[in-house]
Amino acid sequence: MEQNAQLLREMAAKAGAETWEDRKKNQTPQCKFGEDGICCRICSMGPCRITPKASRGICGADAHAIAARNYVRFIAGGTAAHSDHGREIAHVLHVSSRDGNYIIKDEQKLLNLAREWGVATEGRDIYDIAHEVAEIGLMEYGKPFGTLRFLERATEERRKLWEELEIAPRAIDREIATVMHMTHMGCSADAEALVMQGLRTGMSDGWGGSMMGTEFSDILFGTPTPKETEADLGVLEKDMVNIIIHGHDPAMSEMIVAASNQSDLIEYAKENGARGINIAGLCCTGNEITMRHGVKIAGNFLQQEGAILTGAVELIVVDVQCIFPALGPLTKCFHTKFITTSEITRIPGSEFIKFEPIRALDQAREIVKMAIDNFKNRGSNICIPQSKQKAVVGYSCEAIIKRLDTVTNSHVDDLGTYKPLVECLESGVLRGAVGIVGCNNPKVRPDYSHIEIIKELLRNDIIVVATGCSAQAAAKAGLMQKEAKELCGAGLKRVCELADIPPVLHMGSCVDISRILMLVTGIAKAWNVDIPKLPIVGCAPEWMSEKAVSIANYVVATGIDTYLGIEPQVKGSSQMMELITEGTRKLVGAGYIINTDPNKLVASIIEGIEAKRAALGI
Ligand code: BF8
Ligand code: SF4
Repeated sequence: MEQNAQLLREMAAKAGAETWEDRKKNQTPQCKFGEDGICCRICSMGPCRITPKASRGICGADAHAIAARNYVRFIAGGTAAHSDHGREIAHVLHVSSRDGNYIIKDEQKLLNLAREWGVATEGRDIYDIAHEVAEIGLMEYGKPFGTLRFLERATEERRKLWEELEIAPRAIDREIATVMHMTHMGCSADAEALVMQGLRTGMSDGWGGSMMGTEFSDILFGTPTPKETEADLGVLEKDMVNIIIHGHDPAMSEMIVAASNQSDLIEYAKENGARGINIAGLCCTGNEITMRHGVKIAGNFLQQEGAILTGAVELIVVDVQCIFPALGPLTKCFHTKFITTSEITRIPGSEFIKFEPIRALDQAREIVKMAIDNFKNRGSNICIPQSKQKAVVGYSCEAIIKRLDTVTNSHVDDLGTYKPLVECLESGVLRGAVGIVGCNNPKVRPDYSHIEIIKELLRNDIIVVATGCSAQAAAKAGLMQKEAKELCGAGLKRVCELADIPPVLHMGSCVDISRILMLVTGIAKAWNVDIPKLPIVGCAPEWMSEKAVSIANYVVATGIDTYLGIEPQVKGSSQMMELITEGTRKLVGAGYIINTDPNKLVASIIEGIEAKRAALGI
């Protein structure tokens, strides 16, 4: 890892390119007011900062009001990003057709959702059903009355609690607008009220926009099943046309993958002196595509510049979110073409090809052809790090249940449930389960916290599910191969052998944390134990984005303790620190546990899980 970084630093120096490491140095020390969340620029009487001599802004807002308002705006940003992604996929579903670019790949999942939403299915064309389901999904964003449909999927205990606390989310866009309104100058200054709206907004992401993103993607592109792949920069091929797909929305990249498999384009690549076309993914677009096609993983968030620095990438095509604007100038230092495809993500130094679902395959072919044409322009200075690891990916809830079915020695009526998993947890063969999620953050060494925490959990017989950049960190470290069972305690090792799974299960992209919500809900129902009592927690060791805080809020509201390795920017308010750790726990049964030392963080996770086991008397 460090060796790779060194190689790439040398490449950057040779090419005269700058990287996040250089920019991080220039940004140090970072602004203390921003770090503590006590700088307000919500109106132009400001900016106002809270200092020992100024305990209030000009309007009278104190540190608690300012930190709380900044915090919930952060959540609104994340909810907007995830949910708008879900909305885009709903629009693609809405234009799906039997003879079009986008077809229905998982009819059963569509029919299940149609029934769940009361859409008639009998004797109807599957595409009519798809379009009606898409429309209902789109209405979830702006419906004037009622709460979100997917809340029906939650446990009865959660649904009742959310109603009582008045945090059951209404239309998705409304919750985001409510945050912007509440935090407008002269509205809410009460930190607790703002935190509650933060929970409700996060819920409109997890139990709304993100869940739609996952469901509709599965319907259109197929529900993931286990498949083998490889991860890390070593997946780039010296003698092939390398195309990187990066971002989050899988609609465009699905077509890029389809185009790259077409024989005329492969032939064209060969005519141009390459051995073929090699697609590799970064960030969550990479996760979506590897989950469904086994496409190789080039890396995670802080590796996006590294991929370009190899000098071996003909073209990088991006959709939305987590894309460094730095890719503009960086790609100019190499022959790499940089293509943006969404009006949401316009970046100087890129070529913009606006994604149009009805002619997406033609556009994808055009993009793949551009990459092939660019192969001859590759410089002589190529440096592809050798490192890569094998991984098994593709663990949707459906895939997990299927694996569990093969190990259950109980009777037929147990088929298709999480019962075997519950039995393992109850008997103590597995001590608990942890969802490790989230980003890289230059505040800590990339991937280090993810990996240290995961390894310690495995040693302690705690099974791990992972999404996002965390999943990619695990894959790069070889923790998603079945051989990783050797790193586990005896109980977890046995479970891996019986179920033929790796000890860390890749559950997808960050919107796919909705899969983890359904997994935990399924376990709670099968066990008949309320979610906060389960020996199951979440952890984001290296989080950085607004989306991560939105996620943390719906995870907490769902009753799952969330361990953070990076501090939320609210330290300047003692009230906010209390609210996000203990305050929410009194209300929804879960909260944040924060520690920037990964060894201490994982120790507290294990302690938390054991405490939950003790309380259950198991
Ligand atoms: O949505 S984990 S750096 S890539 S925000 Fe971004 Fe964070 Fe990675 Fe996926 Ni999620
Ligand atoms: Fe200052 Fe209040 Fe305006 Fe914020 S809203 S900038 S604290 S005057």
